[in-house]
Amino acid sequence: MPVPELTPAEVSDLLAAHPDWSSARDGKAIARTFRFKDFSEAWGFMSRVALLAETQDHHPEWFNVYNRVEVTLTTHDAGETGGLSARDARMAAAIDAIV
Ligand code: H2B
Repeated sequence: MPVPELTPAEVSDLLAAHPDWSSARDGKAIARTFRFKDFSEAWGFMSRVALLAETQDHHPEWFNVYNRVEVTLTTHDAGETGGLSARDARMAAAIDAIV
């Protein structure tokens, strides 16, 4: 089921509203790196995000090494090969609210 991609203006608004996130993958994604005290804190964060992802049916791409978690948000069902949608904006807001 295709999902509408954000317009360039909507992407600008998204990045302005969430300044800790950066454009990634030629504008098809946004990314943010989180650093925690240790692995336990990082894993706790990932567990909370996992529950959000299930609630929103929207799942992050991420990479974890010890206390660092790199999160990329994109919508696989948007555009030809993935892009940004309102689902990414909602997930970024939800993640920002729990850190
Ligand atoms: N997560 C992300 N990041 N993009 C999607 O397009 C997506 C998803 N689609 N989680 C959902 C699941 C879809 O596959 C199910 C069938 O709703």
